[in-house]
Parts: sequence; structure tokens; C-alpha cells
Amino acid sequence: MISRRNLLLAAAGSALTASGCRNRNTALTAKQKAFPVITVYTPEQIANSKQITQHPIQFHDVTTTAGINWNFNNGATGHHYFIETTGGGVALFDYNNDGLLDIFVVQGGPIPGNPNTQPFPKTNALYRNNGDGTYTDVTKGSGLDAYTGYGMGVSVADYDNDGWPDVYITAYGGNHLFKNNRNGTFTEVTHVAGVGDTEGKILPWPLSSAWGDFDNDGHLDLFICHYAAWSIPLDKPCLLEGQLSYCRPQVYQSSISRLYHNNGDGTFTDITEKSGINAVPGKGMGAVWMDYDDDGWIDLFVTNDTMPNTLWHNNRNGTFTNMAMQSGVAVGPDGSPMSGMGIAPGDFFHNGEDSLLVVNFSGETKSVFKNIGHGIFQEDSYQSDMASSNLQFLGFGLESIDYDLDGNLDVVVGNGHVLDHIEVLGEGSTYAQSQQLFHNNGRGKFFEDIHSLGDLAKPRVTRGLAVGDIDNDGDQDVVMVAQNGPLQVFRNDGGNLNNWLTIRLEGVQSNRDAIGAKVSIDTSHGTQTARIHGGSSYISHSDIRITFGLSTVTQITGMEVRWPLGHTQKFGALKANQFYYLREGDSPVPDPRIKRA
Ligand SMILES: [Ca+2]
Ligand SMILES: [Ca+2]
Ligand SMILES: [Ca+2]
Ligand SMILES: [Ca+2]
Repeated sequence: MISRRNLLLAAAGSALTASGCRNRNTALTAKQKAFPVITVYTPEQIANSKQITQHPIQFHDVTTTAGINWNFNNGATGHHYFIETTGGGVALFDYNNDGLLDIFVVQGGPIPGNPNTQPFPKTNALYRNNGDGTYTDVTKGSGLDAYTGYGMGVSVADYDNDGWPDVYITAYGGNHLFKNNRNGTFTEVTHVAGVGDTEGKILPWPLSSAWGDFDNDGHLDLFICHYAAWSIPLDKPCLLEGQLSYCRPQVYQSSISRLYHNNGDGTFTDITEKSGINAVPGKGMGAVWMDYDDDGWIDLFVTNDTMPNTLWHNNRNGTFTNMAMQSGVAVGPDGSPMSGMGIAPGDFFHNGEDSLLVVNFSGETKSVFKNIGHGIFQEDSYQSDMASSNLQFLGFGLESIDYDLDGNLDVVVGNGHVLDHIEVLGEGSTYAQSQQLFHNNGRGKFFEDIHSLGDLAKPRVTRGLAVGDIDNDGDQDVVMVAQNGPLQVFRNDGGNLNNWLTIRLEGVQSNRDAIGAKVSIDTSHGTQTARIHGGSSYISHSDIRITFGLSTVTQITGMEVRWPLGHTQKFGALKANQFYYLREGDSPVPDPRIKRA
């Protein structure tokens, strides 16, 4: 059941009625005047904002100088098919193992079955990082230039443990797995692997996909969020102020997400039913594998649009139990289901546990689920001050990023409304919106940092968002994809005025990506803990290297690594401002892939 409050919020946000007879009212109420809706920051607001980071930071749009020119097209032809609203995934990963993060983006294109479709030549794109601030479009001939349907999202994992990252694309009607050939090209292996994801009774509308080794056999398994039951014949017309618009998600039926077990021989088995994952239908949007109860068995958190989130506790026997309600991550602060999308996991509260931040619909607070240990979370959005920020932004992409490297994990949010003419409501909300940074003060509070946004303040309709250090200067940068808009690269300038440490883990007995590993470092400022997660953000893949912000610290006195299969290693001193590489069973060494001037 959707609560009355949520319906009202949904109505306020989408204002969709079957009759479409809601009167246009552009006169602002007293309340709106007192609390004006802001979804785009003006230059004046930015100029008047305070610097809250220790050093000045700006995110600069370097897309053009990088030589990147690619737009996501959702295939809209004016009908407002519901499926048009969700695509635009991006991956930051090093496909050629040269130490430089490359970019892969998934194209939408014509909607299958739409009779009004126009020819559409653009494909997915793979951009190789040249290491000098520029990228080369290497899509053609890479194998990733194959037509992969009406694309939604992407995840990256070394599913065959050969040391080369492979690519999984989610698309309406069926997904695609591409194996890395270790020579700059990929071969589609979807059919052999058995991960086309077409087994369900309805045509699948998959969104985020996530990789994690749930049975600790050293091979990464695959979870895929399924959204709503939709097809062109099932599409329903909805109106906003008398104009055709997108419906609320409640208009469509929920669906069953899917789980595939990696058999370790290049094939997978669909265990959706056997694992119990089919017990709770949802409208899955975001997913992350993380061991929330720290028992050494990785669990799965899933956000659902307008429905309670699910938290699949790993029963250690191949089955899962949804513990979202008992654990405190199912709903918002007043007990209502939210419209969960992107997910940022991490130790935001310095208690050694993985907490969760989630972005929801406009009018809903961003969720802060503080992990207080023993598998219990506390809904902390008010306590952490996150709820006091402007609620009218609509977030999709979300990622953990210590953008000022002060040792406190922050988040970046990719915003953009669903309704492409929300402006007709005259309430101040806009389709294209500014992005947001939330700065963690290290004492449990998040403050919106408008000052550091730079080009992130410019309005866009963001969907996919990924984080990683594209220029290997120590600070993490951001890439985003917009609806019917560009792939953009935002370079973090000033973040590395603080010290940092980045470490790349490689599993041997454990899965080679080391998803599920836990790393703790000791410095004069205390202990910091980070884990490698499978998934996060929304339909996107961020770099899986771990970066620790060190503020003014120059020396790490010790490091402990718990590998996914449970074995723990302890190490002595490490230097700040270095890229380390650690192979399971060995000692950390400077990352041989990183060439720095
Ligand atoms: Ca590379
Ligand atoms: Ca667990
Ligand atoms: Ca920080
Ligand atoms: Ca950087």
C-alpha cells in the first residue's frame, strides 16, 4: 500500500491525473514564497555560498577538451512512453589494464515496437583514456559497437577471473555479456553464459545490475534489478496540465528481479526461484552487494521505486531472506515507502560499518540509513541534517566520494526530473537540475556544498553517474550521462590539496575483483575502514579501487585487509599520496600500472 502522504507527494511531484483536469496555478502560495522551490542554482547563489572545505575545490567540465562527444538518446517521439525515463548508464573502468580509467556508455535508441521510430545510427561508446587529458573513441571494432537493444545500464566485473574486466549491459527485452579478449576487443558471450535475462513471463525492463560472490566460491554472481511490467500495448496515457506526460510508477505492475549463480566455467544458472529472491516483487532501480552484518557473507540491498526497499540477507546456504523492515532500511523516516533510486554505500560515520545513502523522488528526503552494528540501521536523515536540505531535487545517480580527501566520506548526486515539462506547474521545479555535493563534517552531519560545485551546478537531466580518479592525481572525478543529453566528464580540481592513498586489490582464492574485501588503515587521525562493493549508484559502474582521504596525514602506520573468503592480512607503514597494488597473499607494492610524472 502506498501511504496517503506518498500519494500526495507523488501528486505534487508528478501531478498526474487520469482526467488531467488539474487547474494550472502559477500564482505562488505564501508557503511557496517563504520556501521557494530551487532546482537550479543561480550564479548569485553560488557566489554567495560559503566555502566549507578546507581547501578551495571546483569540478570542471572537461568533456570538450577530453575529445568526448556522445549523446544519450531515449528514442522519445512525443508519446511519453514510460520506458523513456530511466536509461543512460555509464561505466568508469580500465578495459585495457594500463592504469587509466576508460569510459563506456550505453545507448538507448528507438523504442522497440514504436511505429513512429526514426532511424538511429548512434551506438554504445567506448572511450580510451590516453593519459594526457584526452580520450579516443575506440568503439568501432571493439565488439562493444554491436547493437545491444534499447539500452539502460552497465556493470563491469571480471566474471571469469582472468584479470581483464568484462562488461554487462542491461537493455529492455534482454541483456548482454561481453567478455574482454585482452587485446582491446570484446566478444559477446550472452548465449553461452546464459545471462540474457529473458526467462521471466514478461518482457524484462532491467535497470541496475550488480556482481557479488554470495556463496564464497571465488566466482562473481550476478543480480539484475527489474523495474515495471511495461510494453507498448501496456502503455497508459497520463496527462500533466492537459498535456501528454509520463505516468506515476504505481500505474504499472511490479516485477521480479533475477539472480544468476556463476558456475565457474563461463556459464551461469538462474537461481531466482531457488534462492528465494522471487519472494518479493518490486520495482528495482539500484542494487549493491555489501556485507551489512559483517559476517563474511555478502548481502544485497535493492532500492524499489514507490515500494519498500529490499535487503536480502545471505542465509549462507544459497538462499536469501528479506530483512529490510527488521533492519530499518525499508522505508522513509515516517514509515512510508520511498522512490529509491541511486545508492551510496560506505563508512560515513567512522564506526567501521557500511551505512547507506539513497536518493528518492522530489519532495522526499534523501535516505540516510546509519548502520549501528548487529545488522541494524537507524533512519538518520533528520539527525544527519540531510533532510533539512532542499527536497525538490530529483536524484538518480548517487555515489560515495571523499571529494576533499579530508577522510570523511561525502556524496555526489546526479539530479534531473522525470517529467519533461514539469515547469508548467509553475512551482519552480525544473526538468534539468543542478547536481549536488553533500559534505560530511565527520561528526555525523551532511551539509550541502554549493561552493565546490563548479560546472556541476549547470542544469542537466542526469541519470547514470560514476566516480573514479580519471587523471590519477589522487582525487576522484565524476562522469554523468543525461537524458537526451551528453556524456560529461567533471574533473575534481583542488581535492588533492589534501593527502590520500589509493589501493587496488586483486583476489587469488577470492574473486579477482576482491568485491567484498574490507580494508582498514591506521593513522594519527584514527582508523578508517572501506569495503569494495558490487554495484552502487544507478545503472552505472564506478572504479572499484579504494581511495582513502588523509587530510594532512603523511604516514599510514598500519593496514589490515580482510579478503572476501575471510583470510586477513596485516601490514606495516605505507606512504601517503601513492597508488598501491595488493595481490591476495602478497604485500602491498606501488601499483605497476600507474605511470606518474
Ligand atoms: Ca585504460
Ligand atoms: Ca552478510
Ligand atoms: Ca570529505
Ligand atoms: Ca582526479
